[in-house]
Amino acid sequence: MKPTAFKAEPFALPFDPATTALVMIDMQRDFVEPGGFGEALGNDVNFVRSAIGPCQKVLAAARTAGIMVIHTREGHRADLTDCPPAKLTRGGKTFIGEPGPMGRILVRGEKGHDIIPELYPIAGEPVIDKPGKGAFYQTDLQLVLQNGNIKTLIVCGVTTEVCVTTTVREANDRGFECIVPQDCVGSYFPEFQKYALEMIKAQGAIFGWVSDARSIVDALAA
Ligand code: C5J
Repeated sequence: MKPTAFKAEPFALPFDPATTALVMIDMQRDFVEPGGFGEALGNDVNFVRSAIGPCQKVLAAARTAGIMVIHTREGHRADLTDCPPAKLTRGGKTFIGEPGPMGRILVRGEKGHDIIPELYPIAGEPVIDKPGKGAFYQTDLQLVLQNGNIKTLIVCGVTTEVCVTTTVREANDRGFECIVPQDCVGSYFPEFQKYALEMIKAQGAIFGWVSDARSIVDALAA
């Protein structure tokens, strides 16, 4: 495949498929299905489920193009020793580690912690388990990307203003160029979705580029 460019805002982003990876952030039951962490916090998961279909299209295009595909999962050890006390009791309530309809909330190995079937990893796709919001924090993501000679990241997943943009900021500081397809990311808060995306591309792509599933699929197929 030849180097080409993604149609994007604030301007097109040239990329080389050989050095481009898709990073699918936290498309876990705990965030996008009823009964998980997102809903326990009082959110309506229907707001984030709209990202599933576009993510499926980009994931399929990435697999067909043969670019690296990486998945992340937010969650904690069963004994919660990797969960900061403040995170455990945010809002004065404890949800993480509590039993729920999909097992213990945000605990590794539980049903709710797993990636949704619609976007399930296939053999050879690294899955990065992260204890924090950013996918680089206390993980080997940077090592995986460096070893793969990756320079450009297509970042999809949930939630836009939390784990997606935290990861985009971390990646930007590490020298990666990030493009976020706006219909492939989801927030429980429509206004946060709008402004989080605007922040990425403001000031001449200060953190990265914003595009959409169709443009990513077209560019990967070109
Ligand atoms: C949150 C995430 N929202 N994956 N996590 O707590 O965005």
